[in-house]
Amino acid sequence: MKGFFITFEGGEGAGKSTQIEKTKSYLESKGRKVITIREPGSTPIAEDIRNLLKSVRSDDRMCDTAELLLMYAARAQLVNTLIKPKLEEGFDILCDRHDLSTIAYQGGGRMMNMEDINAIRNVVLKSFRPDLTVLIDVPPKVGMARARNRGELDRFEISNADFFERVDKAYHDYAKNHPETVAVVDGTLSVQEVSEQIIKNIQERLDV
Ligand code: T5A
Repeated sequence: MKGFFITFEGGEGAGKSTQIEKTKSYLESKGRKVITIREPGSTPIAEDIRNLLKSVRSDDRMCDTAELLLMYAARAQLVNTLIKPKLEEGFDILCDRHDLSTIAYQGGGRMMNMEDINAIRNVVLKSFRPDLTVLIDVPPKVGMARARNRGELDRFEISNADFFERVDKAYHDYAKNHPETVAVVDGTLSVQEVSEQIIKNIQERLDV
């Protein structure tokens, strides 16, 4: 039996990592085999690309096109060498960010041309899509305050407030247009309450 591919999305500090662990526990309690991963990253090559993408460096400025292509290079490596084979083996995969992050951050935040993004997306993913995307909805200010509390900020987190407002809007626009595959949960509630909303959506939408 093929596993479920569930992705977790949201702005900085939305609580994705926290909720992935809780969702994993729930699915395992139902006897399912679960793998948790993150994007960009989760294979040795993709983790190298992640380091390139996240590091703030003074000797060179990454241009938006390089950023977009590196995101998709990491995604191609992860989808082809890990996600697809493990789904076929029957594992459920919980992924911290996936393609919707590119639509939100590079499309919304960086204001890159969506036709160009879709063209690359088509080369890398073709029709491959998550079974369910959980969008953890947290106002950018709340999420950034949580991220700042954790200490040093990466190359994305140092972006200005307008950038994160555009990311947030792109997430909401996408969710509004794809209600059948995107479940929006209120990330300002307690960790336990957010988890309950996510599990309810999984129960209603997937055969778990
Ligand atoms: N990116 C990524 C793109 O631009 N394009 C792409 O295509 C992709 C895939 C990845 C960066 O790359 C960009 C987006 C990102 O900027 P990352 O380190 O993976 O970088 O960044 P995030 O995914 O944002 O990870 P974070 O760790 O910042 O956020 P999480 O995982 O959403 O949040 P989490 O669970 O670590 O929680 C953050 C803090 O909040 C607390 C936690 O205890 C923690 O301290 N918290 C709560 N507090 C109160 N109430 C709750 N309900 C809480 N839930 C968690």
